[in-house]
Amino acid sequence: LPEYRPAETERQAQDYWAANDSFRAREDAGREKFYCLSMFPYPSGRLHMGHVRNYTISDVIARYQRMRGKAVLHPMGFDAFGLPAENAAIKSGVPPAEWTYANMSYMKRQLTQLGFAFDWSREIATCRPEYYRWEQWLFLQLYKKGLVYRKNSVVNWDPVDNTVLANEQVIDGRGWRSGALVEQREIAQWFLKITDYADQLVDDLQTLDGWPDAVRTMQANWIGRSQGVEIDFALADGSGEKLTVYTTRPDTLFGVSFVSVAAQHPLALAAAERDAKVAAFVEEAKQSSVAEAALATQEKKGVALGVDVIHPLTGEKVPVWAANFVLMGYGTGAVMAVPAHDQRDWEFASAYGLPKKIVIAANAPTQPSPAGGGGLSTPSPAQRGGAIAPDISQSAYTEHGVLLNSGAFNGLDFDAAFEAIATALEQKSAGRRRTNFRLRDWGVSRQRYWGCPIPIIYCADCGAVPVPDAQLPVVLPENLQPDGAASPLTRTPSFYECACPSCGKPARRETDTFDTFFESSWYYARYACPDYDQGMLDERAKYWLPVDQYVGGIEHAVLHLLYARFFHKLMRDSGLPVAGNEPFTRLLCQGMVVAGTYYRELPGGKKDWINPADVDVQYDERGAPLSATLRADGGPVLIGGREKMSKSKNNGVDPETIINSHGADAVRLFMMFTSPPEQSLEWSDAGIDGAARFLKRLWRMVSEHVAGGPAASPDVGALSAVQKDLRRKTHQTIAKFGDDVGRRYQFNTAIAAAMELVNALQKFEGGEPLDRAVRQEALNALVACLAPITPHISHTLWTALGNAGAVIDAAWPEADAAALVSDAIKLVVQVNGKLRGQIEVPVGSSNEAILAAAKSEENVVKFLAGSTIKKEIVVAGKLVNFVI
Ligand code: ANZ
Ligand code: ZN
Repeated sequence: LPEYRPAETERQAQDYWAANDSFRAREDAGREKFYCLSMFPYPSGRLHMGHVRNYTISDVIARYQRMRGKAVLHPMGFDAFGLPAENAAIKSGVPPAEWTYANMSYMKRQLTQLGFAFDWSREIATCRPEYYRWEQWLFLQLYKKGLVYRKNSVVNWDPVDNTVLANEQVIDGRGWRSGALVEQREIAQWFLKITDYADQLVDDLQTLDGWPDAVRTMQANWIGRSQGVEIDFALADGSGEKLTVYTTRPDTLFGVSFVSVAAQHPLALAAAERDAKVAAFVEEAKQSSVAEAALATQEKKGVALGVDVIHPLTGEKVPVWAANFVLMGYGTGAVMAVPAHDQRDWEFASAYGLPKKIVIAANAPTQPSPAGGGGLSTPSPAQRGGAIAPDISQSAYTEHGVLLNSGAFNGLDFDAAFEAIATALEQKSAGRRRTNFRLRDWGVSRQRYWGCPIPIIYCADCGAVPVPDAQLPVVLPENLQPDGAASPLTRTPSFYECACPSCGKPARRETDTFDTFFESSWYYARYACPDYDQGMLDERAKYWLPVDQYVGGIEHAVLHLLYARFFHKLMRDSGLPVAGNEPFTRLLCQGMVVAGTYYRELPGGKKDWINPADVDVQYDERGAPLSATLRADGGPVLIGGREKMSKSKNNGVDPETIINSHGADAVRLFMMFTSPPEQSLEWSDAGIDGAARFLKRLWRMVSEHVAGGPAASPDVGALSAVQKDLRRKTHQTIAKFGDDVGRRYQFNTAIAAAMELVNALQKFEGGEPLDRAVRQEALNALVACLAPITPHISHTLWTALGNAGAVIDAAWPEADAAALVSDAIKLVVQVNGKLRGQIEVPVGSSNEAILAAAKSEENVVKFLAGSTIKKEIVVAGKLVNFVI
């Protein structure tokens, strides 16, 4: 072998894969399939280390499964619509399409350089009409099913640029370009009824046991299903009208001392007509934040409306207040206030001197159970008949408990009280059980140019008319130039002028485009059949779906993953060939890539962040940075914390630079070795150097070995103890890889085992044919096991070792169970209970043989010299102790 030059090795391997179409996925009914998917990138320009980590993980899994004999699909594409392309276009004057296509080809080249085994024949770019026409089609299917509707909704409006702004274009309440104060405006927008699927989206989370619990919890919280009761309070004015509240605590109904409504509630608005104080409150509420977090923590404020309602069970009169913590958009916009048992109500009642009625007993303090107790629990005071009132002098008592001061319901626990009170209300037609969701319907309209056109036409006579299927796709003109004002589509008559599909009169095409989450909600399915032009999906989707392993960032835990799960169910219910109820069987969320930060102080307390590549760092012996200097001038720089690589801290390391200096294999090895995939990974120059050194060593070892000519496979029966040891290590390594790479995804520990095997090989010196045979087996195993992680060097070394075929097509090595069995055991030897030596004896040795070996151990001999042994103890498999 020549000397190891990564660039050359990597190009050769990549040329081989390209020439042999090695990465093409093939549907093969006779083989088990494995669909391995990475979240596709936004074509922002070039890859960052986060991408590299993400795709290395999926590539290792995909290549491993392929060596396991599976039919593997590992596709890649680009999430190509979006605002950054428009912003870049405004800055540079180049249309978003051009910018996007240029970035895609640059990034594709980088991905190829990293050796990722993507089947590029299935590449998806979501901005191409062949792709987005099918989401237009699906949208219209859903429209026909009543799962799509149009309603007014609030947007950020820039009054100077006359355009709608995305949230990220509003900076401190002002338009990012005009600097004008942003207004809230209502405009008509399209919605998808995700709330119709809310129950399924919660329930099916239970089936996703291959997902991190944290993600499942985040989704469940986001959907926010709650079981409660709607309760009607009749207005006391005898008008026959009623005020309906939503509560999850009907058990506290007897503790109601007032009812709170949102400032926008019709009852508050009516009171504002009559009462200036109420009007002022309503006006003030318009200015304040509607963010839920703010609502929960801000000072509780309100105003009495001068209206009373009647308690449905006690018949008492209860006053109505408007309160700033009640949301109009949740439940009914009205809450029965129970100050003794709800903290917000407690604060409100305290501020306005309203009564607090205790209706839930405090739980008995739990008794520490006596040691070895038989499970008999102490009866609570309530069970004994003496319910204890909780202390509510400092805060509300919000636990569940047994009811008191609640008439016929006294003594019931939460579940029983919920049932009994809900039933009582239902019988009086004063309430009904209800499930509520925090989840809102998904507003999909965006007033942006660079997105998928919404396939609707507006006719003065016929209203909103769907574009007929035969006229799909509605193609987005790619040559328009955004300028920061309203979308250029609204100024392009050749786009929006059209005929009404139903009456033929001149009509206007919708100029809004879809939220770009629309495209990423179904791309995983389209990879199965990206070239199909007769429909959204064909039968190949049945073969490949669901995705067996999805890999991506935790930042998509809620929206993207929820929308994709929703779309899977929509496609299923539209009769499309998607298998199962869920799109992603296993989910791995990789940790962040972090790096040290370095800076110099600028006048005015600002910081000049310096890229880690431009500083020299001195470390202490434990690897913590001690001091740093700027390479350019040798002067000192300050050391900041370790943070996620980002532009703002200038601590990003460009993958391309590192690939050029160390090779793709070293980058991949570093990524997989440095930390387990879910944890954050700290970039370090020393780490990448170490990875490169290891590969060099492996190369040299193979090189020296093959210089000795061909080696046979080992005659297992004829091995010496040393040869057996090496062979055991080889097969242990294979077994460890299978477990750590194939099942547990603890790539770092597998690589550590490979490094140990390399160390063992280094010490293994023999040159006899049998030695060479054992070494050959070890090197083959190493190269094959590392192939998913460092595919290029493995490609070359595999052939150099004399194997037929390419390693990418090789079968995963099998661990030989017989080789794993150790035929020697280790025992420690003590003298008077103190450790004095260690011996190794054949399995099944007699006590006599063990004692003889122990007595002749070098160090033990010294301690026994000149004494009489009073007692000899052998603990099988563990130790020998001599008492002298
Ligand atoms: C009485 C009560 C007593 C409540 C008690 C809680 C504790 P989730 O689980 O989020 O559904 N609520 C209802 N609608 C609201 C709105 N529009 N704005 C603010 N708060 C609202 O929570 C439901 C609980 O949140 C309801 O139960 C209601 O307060 C409040 F000891 O009713 B509860
Ligand atoms: Zn018409």
